[in-house]
Amino acid sequence: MGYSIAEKIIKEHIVSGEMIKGTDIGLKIDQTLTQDATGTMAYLEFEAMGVPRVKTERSVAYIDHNTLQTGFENADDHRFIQTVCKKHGIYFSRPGNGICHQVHLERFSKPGKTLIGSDSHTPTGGGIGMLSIGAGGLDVAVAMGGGAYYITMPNIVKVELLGELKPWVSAKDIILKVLEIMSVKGGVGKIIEYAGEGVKTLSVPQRATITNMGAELGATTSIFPSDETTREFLKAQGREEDYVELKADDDAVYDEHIVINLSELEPLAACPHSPDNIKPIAELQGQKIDQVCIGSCTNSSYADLMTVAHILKGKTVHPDVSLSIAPGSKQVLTMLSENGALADMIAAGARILESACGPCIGMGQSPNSAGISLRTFNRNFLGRSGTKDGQIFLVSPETAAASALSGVFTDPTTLGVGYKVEMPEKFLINDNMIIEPADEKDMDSIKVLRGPNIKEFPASSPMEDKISATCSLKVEDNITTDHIMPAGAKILPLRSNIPAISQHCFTVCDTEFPNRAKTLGSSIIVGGANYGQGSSREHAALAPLYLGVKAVLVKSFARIHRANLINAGILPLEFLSESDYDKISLFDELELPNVKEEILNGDTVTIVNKTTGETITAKCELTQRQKDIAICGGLLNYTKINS
Ligand code: MIC
Ligand code: SF4
Repeated sequence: MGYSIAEKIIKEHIVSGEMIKGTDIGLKIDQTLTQDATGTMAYLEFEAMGVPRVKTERSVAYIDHNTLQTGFENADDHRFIQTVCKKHGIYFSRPGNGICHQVHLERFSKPGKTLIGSDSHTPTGGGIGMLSIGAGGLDVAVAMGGGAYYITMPNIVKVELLGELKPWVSAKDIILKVLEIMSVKGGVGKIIEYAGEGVKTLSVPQRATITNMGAELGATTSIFPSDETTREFLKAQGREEDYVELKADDDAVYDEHIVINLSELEPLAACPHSPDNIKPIAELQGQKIDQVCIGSCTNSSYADLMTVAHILKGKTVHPDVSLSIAPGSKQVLTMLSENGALADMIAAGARILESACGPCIGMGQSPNSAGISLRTFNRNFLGRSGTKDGQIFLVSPETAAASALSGVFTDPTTLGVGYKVEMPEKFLINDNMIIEPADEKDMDSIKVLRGPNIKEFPASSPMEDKISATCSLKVEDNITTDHIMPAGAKILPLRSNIPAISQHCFTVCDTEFPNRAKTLGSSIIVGGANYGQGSSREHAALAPLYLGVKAVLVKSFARIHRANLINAGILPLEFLSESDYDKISLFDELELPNVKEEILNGDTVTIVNKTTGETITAKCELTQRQKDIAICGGLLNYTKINS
């Protein structure tokens, strides 16, 4: 039996377990990346592990999220990360150099290698044939220290692309189609592998748009073959030597097979408030809009922005629309400025933002009251834009630019003759914003600079024999990490201060939660299906930990968040029978009388609802390693004990 691309990379990197679907495997990690909003925690954790130098082939820290410096906090955090990097062997991408995933694709990604990143959109690297997975900061810290990264051996889904996109239809429309087919839960426990004749028609950045937003499927990752197009891209980035060919064996076996005919696709939008709420633009055509934002790690490549500039050239943004554009990297921005495309955007009235995440994470550009905002981003969760009533639609750069001019939803296929950007033979390469780490012999002389906002992460204690806790919150299905630990300009600067940020935990759903949980002392959160979808932020586990949450009991979990809970020492419990969800209410007194023994010896936990007198059973399916982590009270304690 042959292997798929993902299986080939896994086979080369497996250091524990066997490639049996559904079982735990440990992978050797070649590269890591962090961004600043998760990075401070990851580096505090790395320091706590006491490993002097990173043991990966390449580790890079990016500053791209917290770039709106309204106080000392973000700038202090940047300095902390910069000095940690210098000391411990990590490359540092300075603010202004661009969004982590875009820059990593351009400058460091390698087909056939493994990458984990403390950001859920790390699968962007799948566009170049790299096995790239989003993880919590602590997992990244462990990988930097040379430890393996553990995942459940996923099922492999083959998405076969046939034909070729019609003019003005975009890679974004392909992934929106996949989201329509599979939903935001459809990728959990799976790797999405692209194949078929249509692959050849897509450039590396287009492929990266698709693998990037595969995060919204809940997938472990997504991956494309590495072929002649990949070689050309690497050559144009001055890195042809990093090329290796990667393709699936003809007799590879897949768990699912989806076929998409590219020539039949039309421009699509993900409507509020979920990336899988898909409608054709033609159906929305003519509706008035208020704002357009172009950028983010999904759609801010050179080709994307050249297309936008072409559409805007010689025209003016509609008077009722605010258009902002954030090019994905310094490389993209410099090339646009040198070839005149930037001038075309500015002349049309675009508000040019720095190369960073910006509005995608609510760092500015929040829409007006109940404003309709078209964004080329990947997430439109409630409140993420910075306003609760903003109506966010996720669209392609083509749809975004056409609509910015007309002031209404506009199907770009109505623009007439198509436009195809030629990929440059040579990208403009200037790595002067990437700081190399100091030599190992000099590391002792480097002082790590810490600002007053940097607080220790919360301590967790080893598991007790029994847990007595009150239900401090009950929430519904599809709770995102943006509900659990909101981002945005006000809250993000507190990412290195768990006591302070925990005051915002779940406030999107219930403003009383932080104080209530603190007062209760020891509590349990109850939730629905796909709990914790979205971001990799481990703050969505660390803040509840700080507030005294001992377990989270839900219908089902999203992958990264479940791993983060285990790493933090919080028990992830799932209802054995979904109807048991109705048997617990807010403030019910719960007892897990035998929890430690049950975890050690099996995969269910008994929960007695002392308020109603009922007893229910919850699943807690942990591997032996996860059980050991849970008993120690989290991965950091476990790593200290075992190293
Ligand atoms: C996001 O897109 O939600 C983020 C912000 O990039 C997060 C990371 C974070 O919360 O810092 C992610 O995707 O993991
Ligand atoms: Fe940044 Fe948005 Fe990409 Fe997250 S999704 S890394 S916030 S650009």
